[in-house]
Amino acid sequence: MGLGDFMLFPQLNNSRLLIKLDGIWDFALGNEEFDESLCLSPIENAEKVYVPASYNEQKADERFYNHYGWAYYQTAFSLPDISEKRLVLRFGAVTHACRVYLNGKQIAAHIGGFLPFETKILQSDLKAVNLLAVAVDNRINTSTLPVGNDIKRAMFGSGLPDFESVHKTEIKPKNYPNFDFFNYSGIHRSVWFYTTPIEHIKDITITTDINGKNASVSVNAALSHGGAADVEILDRYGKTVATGNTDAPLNISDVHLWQPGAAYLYTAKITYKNDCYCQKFGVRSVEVKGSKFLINGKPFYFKGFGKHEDSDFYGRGINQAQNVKDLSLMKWLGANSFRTSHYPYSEEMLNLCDEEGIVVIAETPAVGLNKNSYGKVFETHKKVLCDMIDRDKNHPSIVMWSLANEPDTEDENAHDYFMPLYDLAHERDPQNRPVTTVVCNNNYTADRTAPAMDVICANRYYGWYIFGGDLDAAQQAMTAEMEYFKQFGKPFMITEYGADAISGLHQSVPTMFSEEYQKEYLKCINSVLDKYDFVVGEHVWNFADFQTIQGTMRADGNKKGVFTRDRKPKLAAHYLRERWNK
Ligand code: BDP
Repeated sequence: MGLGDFMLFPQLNNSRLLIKLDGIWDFALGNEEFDESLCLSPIENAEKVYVPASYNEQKADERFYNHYGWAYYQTAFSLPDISEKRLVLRFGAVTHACRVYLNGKQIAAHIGGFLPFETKILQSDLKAVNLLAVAVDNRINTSTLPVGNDIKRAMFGSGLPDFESVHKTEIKPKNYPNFDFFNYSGIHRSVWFYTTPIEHIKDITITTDINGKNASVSVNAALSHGGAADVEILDRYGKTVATGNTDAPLNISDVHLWQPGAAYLYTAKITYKNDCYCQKFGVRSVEVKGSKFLINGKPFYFKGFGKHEDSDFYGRGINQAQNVKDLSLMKWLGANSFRTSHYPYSEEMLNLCDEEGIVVIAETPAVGLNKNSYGKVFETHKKVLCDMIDRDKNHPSIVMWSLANEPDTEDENAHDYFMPLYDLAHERDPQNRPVTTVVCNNNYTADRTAPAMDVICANRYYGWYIFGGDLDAAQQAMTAEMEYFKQFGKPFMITEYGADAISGLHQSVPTMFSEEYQKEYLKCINSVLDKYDFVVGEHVWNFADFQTIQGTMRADGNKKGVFTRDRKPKLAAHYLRERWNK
């Protein structure tokens, strides 16, 4: 169910109305059995939670934090008379699977926690006062993306003791993420109603070609009733710089390029009968040439981070004030980019990156893939890759697609699994951006997938998980790995390297978990990377401390942030600031 492929970001303008349903909703935790009755009529003794946000951290209640299975949301609403319009209900993201009911009737279902879905609402479905119910399932397993473990074992545990018979212990069913971030759940991004005229613009695809000082701009639109739409291109100040229609490319003379750190956005105003949509876009080129990554024909060096959508109380729920702050902190550091590890981020964040000139590597939610899941998730992986590219194709900030994070690419099936996805991403993307898979294999010489990508992207933890506390060994191992990857003649980027540092823990001799060690660790790895011309970037893991599953390796989450979870700089931040501002 749902509308399918077309997914313009909701917009309020003189032909479209926009109504947000964000706020306090009624809520109840369920269990593993889906209980439809909690979608049909008001929940008795409902709890109150805020939408959009994860439900896990909104209450001082262990049941919310560790919930496993279904949870139920409800809100009541009334709408003004819009009977002449086409009405659509849109969810930015519900994690991970959901069913949506309106006035006791199921109207949508969706699987996948990080991309939008929408459904058309009929006037006959509406009453004076309406009940909207959303049932959300947070279970993950070897067939889902991201991947969960089916077996009852803690993330970093070694053997599996026989709990039932030896230890006389029955373990409650739980989510065991095969990934290192908290399995936050709920309605994570905004819920909207929007209207369009019946004859409307369904989708817009913009591609640009730079010819010297000018650019040719093709605006393609999917239109509900065929024909062509008028196009007007406005500069940053709203001045018209080109007019035409969707049948032929338009020309911008003396074009302003979208540059990293110096964004310039144009607006394509598309008018189709009584409908109108303003799509922002940037003019820039992206290309891999030899061992260089070129933006607008110039070598680009990625300085930045792997991040998470993660904050106090909101969990993985959209937090736009924090997004603004994060990009500001990145600029303060002299960083220019980040990866949406390990799932597609909100459209609001990508819009902000477009405006702020921050470069983005966009990643699918394929994290935790191992040989147990290859056979099971391929179709889901294809779908989520296409959906992500369809949603995000027009963002100038996005310069590369990442198919997955740290799949088991030593496995002999990995190459055959990933190459069709690599081809698919290239075919699907109207801008044909470079494509990568982010790898981390101890036996990297067995990996045939990474070298087959446009950019070799590797995560490396020498000096932490391997040779922990021994930066001398780390330096040698990193050098050996770089010598190996040099032979492919492709750009190489370190997409993760990092060390946990407990904020406030200081040592005169840098030892693990101290702020000093984190800084020395980064310096050490950088000293190796700096020797190689084919290195096109360094993304430190992580921008900020973030929440994970509990375990012996995690003291209140992952502390590899160069900022704390509340965005206070550690020593390493000052080091990077000096390095990146040079
Ligand atoms: C990497 C993963 C990342 C983890 C990180 C770590 O890609 O998600 O958070 O390790 O352990 O392997 O800190």
